[in-house]
Amino acid sequence: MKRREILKTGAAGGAVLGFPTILKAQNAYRPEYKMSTVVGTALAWGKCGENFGNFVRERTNGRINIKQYPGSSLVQGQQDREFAAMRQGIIDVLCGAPINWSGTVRECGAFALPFLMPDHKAYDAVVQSDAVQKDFFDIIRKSGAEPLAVGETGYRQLSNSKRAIRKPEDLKGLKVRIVASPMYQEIMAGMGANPTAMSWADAQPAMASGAVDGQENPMELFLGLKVHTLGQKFVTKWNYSNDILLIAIANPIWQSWSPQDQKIVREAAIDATKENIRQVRDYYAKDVEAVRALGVDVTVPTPAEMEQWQIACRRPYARWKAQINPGLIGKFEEVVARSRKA
Ligand code: X2X
Repeated sequence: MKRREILKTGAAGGAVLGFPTILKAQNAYRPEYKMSTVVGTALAWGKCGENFGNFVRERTNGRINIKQYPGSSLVQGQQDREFAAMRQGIIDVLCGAPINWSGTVRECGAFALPFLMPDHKAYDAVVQSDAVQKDFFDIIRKSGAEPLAVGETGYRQLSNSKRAIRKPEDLKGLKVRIVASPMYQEIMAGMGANPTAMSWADAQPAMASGAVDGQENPMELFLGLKVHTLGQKFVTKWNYSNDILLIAIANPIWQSWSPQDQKIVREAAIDATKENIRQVRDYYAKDVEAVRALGVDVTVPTPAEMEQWQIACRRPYARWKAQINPGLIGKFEEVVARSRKA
């Protein structure tokens, strides 16, 4: 009897001791969570991060305070290190273009495949599909972060300081800055350009000094960051690639928040990305006129010219589909094909 009582007390004692520890772990919210964005709030991408942080702060009554670090400053501007840094605990919140994470998680390169999503109808169909919301999200989860919502970084257009680019051959010998992605490297090299991978921070002085002739980025960025002042006089609206904008939280941080707060944070991300998509598409609808108004020569390819670009990208597309994840990309392709019939 006595022994049993001692055991019981021991167990209860343990529980009493253990209880506050568990409570403490659940309530261990940090005073600040660090969010990395490559660009600042002058662009829809950075604005999305800012809105997300504000929505979360307001709706949790300040329990969750997300601080934005633009210019990928948490990784000294090396945007391709973001995902790895998130895994190391240097970044808590990602609000970024997965192409920058493709060296860490290969599926993150999938959305940037050339001409995968040729228009916004295809884009929306892919983003809303199970292939993204279940398959891709699961890959992100297993890689270390909870994915919350998907926005849009925008269709990437070519710009350069030398000449109007109408067809793949026009790219011959052009020094083009690209993000650190061997896929982009192959696409550009395949068309005869001379691609150089560098961070966005390094790209701006490289354009200003003429170390590179061109680059590719959404026209919203071209306008917002006044890329024409870096000597970029020609733009081609070829819509070859449109990366998503993904908001995700490092798994240990996500797990430290209560289910109620998780729900609030997810809804905040959904609202922020909805507003982001609206902004990106507002710009997209008027970007040709807006960039022309700066005195920049904008080429809008004809359907026949568009076909030439697509043909020129077929081989790198096939190679990178095979390398990234043919099953997943096959699903994206089916969704796009269905969206064309609908
Ligand atoms: O560096 C770029 O080109 C940017 C800002 O678009 C990305 O981070 C993919």
